[in-house]
Amino acid sequence: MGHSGSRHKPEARILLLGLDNAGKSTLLYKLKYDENFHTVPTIGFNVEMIEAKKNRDKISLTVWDVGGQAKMRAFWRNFYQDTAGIVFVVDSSDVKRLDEAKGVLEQSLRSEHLRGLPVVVLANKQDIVGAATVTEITEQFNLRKSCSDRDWFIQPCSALTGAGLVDGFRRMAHLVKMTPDDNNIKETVKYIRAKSVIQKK
Ligand code: G3D
Repeated sequence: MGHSGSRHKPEARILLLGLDNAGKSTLLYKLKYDENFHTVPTIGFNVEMIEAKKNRDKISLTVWDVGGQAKMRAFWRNFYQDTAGIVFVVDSSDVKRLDEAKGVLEQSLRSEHLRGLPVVVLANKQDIVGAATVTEITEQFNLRKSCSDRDWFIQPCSALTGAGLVDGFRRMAHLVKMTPDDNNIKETVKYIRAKSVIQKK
């Protein structure tokens, strides 16, 4: 994925969802330092901006992990409203929690703001022996049915090694529909700061 100069590229906001311990923070950290991605630093937010190609154009994907932040909950709706795609991270090695993860994904997909948006399921922790395969997760999550009204893809990956991450986000770049780029990351950060919802870490 790309290199510097992301300022004026169209931006698509990607919501990073998944149970606790699925690997969301590790993944964001990996995006930040993986040589395959160019990211733009942000302060105090669980968000990374990466460059990707959509057809022949360069676009920016801002990947937001809003999951764990209690102070953000009142603002989830705002995030949902402006979201272009969902990346749902699954701990494939935690077979006991797959049903719980399935429930959280289905609940998110029921949100009217996320209706019809593309989903990339990241079957994370594939480096762990005994992890559920994409075929097993596809079946257990019944993805063909729960995502029948949208584009979806399931990508095996390891946030620890980085394997599969580039492919997963390329796929997302391919699936997102771009909206006008007036609602960019800076405006959102400014808005949240103005509302004093988030304090710097
Ligand atoms: P979360 O942000 O979704 O809650 P984290 O999850 O990113 O904090 O990850 C939870 C734990 O899983 C961490 O271990 C992290 O290192 C591990 N992890 C994340 N992705 C992978 C992966 O692809 N493979 C392996 N083997 N481990 C992974 P700790 O021990 O720090 O709690």
